[in-house]
Amino acid sequence: MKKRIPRRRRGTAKNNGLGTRSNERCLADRRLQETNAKPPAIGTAAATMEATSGGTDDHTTVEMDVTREETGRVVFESRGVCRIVAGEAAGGDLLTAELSGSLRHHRAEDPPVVGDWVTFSRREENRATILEVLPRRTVLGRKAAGGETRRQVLVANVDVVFVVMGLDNDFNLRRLERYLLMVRSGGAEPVVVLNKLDLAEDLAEQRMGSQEVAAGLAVVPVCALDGRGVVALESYLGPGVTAVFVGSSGAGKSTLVNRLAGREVMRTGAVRTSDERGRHTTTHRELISLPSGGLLIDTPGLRELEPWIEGDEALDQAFDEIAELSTSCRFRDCGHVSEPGCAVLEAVQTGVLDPARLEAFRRLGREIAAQERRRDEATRRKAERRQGAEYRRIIDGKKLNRGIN
Ligand SMILES: Nc1nc2c(ncn2[C@@H]2O[C@H](COP(=O)(O)OP(=O)(O)OP(=O)(O)O)[C@@H](O)[C@H]2O)c(=O)[nH]1
Ligand SMILES: [Mg+2]
Ligand SMILES: [Zn+2]
Repeated sequence: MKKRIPRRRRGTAKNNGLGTRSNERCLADRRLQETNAKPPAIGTAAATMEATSGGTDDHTTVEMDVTREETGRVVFESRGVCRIVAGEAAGGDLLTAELSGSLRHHRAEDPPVVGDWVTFSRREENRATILEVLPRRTVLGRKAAGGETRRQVLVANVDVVFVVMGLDNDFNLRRLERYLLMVRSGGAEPVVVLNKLDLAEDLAEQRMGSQEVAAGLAVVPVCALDGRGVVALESYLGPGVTAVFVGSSGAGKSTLVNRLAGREVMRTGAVRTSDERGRHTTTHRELISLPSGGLLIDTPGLRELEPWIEGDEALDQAFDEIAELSTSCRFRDCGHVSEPGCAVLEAVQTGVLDPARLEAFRRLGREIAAQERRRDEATRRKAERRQGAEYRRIIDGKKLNRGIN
């Protein structure tokens, strides 16, 4: 069948409630909870196509258009394999999806991730082709691992990010700082989760340190093993809220997910006794729907974490006490290194500000600046390559014309 079939545009997707952001959340999440609902008649759709393929043009177009383009959400992604939950009103079935050729080409460096809303078309039963990734409301991204100068989005459209840190050997305020910076620059709300209460050596001190770094964010101590404090996390997970767990391997993300889900949905793994580090038990990202109506994404512990930040806003937010102090510095562009009248240095001297905080602020500031320079450089090289190709085309064109004349 070679007839051209009009594609349903995104406008149609809007009509089914996914176009607006506020609607997006409740509808989509309600749909995800419908995973147990009766799957739509995929077989019927295929049968319809077949039955009408020999019919009139109009008939074919109308019948096929109904099943042409649907909306869904990516709930699983591992090494290029995606699973989506169909978001059409009658749907909710789980489909294994691959990218359309054009998407694979255009979004090679920014493929769909868990939490993404996508449009797709069905192929055979339980299989789909993703056609388009809808605009993301929030992202969680880091600088791609290795030497590349680009952002790698880890998950999309999350409302809350639980940054999990163990109160055992995992406890590290400088790492927490980086995580919070990464979350803040993506638009979601970070919540600090201090896990392994049972192993805390100095809870009061660790809590205070975290609160300083969290600069106004919630800090929730919990014990995933016995469930202490976990109810405080539940309060963030109302119907329609998507939350994600991040943190180092072995911090207890999957154990927390299992506790909140009330059953074992994720495998967990003991930390190594030698250095108390995790074994990278979770290797994929997966979205799990909770009985409460909330949605949780478990993620693998990240080995390399260089936050991806655009603009300085996230840095100022993450270090808001420094941003606040610097409004009293004598110079507006004070670097807080040795300038006279520097309110930040004065705060360090009088013991109001932890020197480690200032050091972290400076280090991250330098990293961001270096990242921006590399990004500008990459953009410049890309533009040069494009221009070079353009010149070659013009020169080749001239040669060709000369040949013809
Ligand atoms: N003592 C104690 N152990 C815990 C607690 N929470 C989790 N654990 C243990 O820590 C180990 C690692 O837990 P996981 O949930 O697999 O850690 P993860 O963060 O998912 O790790 P990755 O999947 O590797 O990123 C397991 O042996 C858990 O039983 C806790 O509150 N207290
Ligand atoms: Mg895990
Ligand atoms: Zn200053």
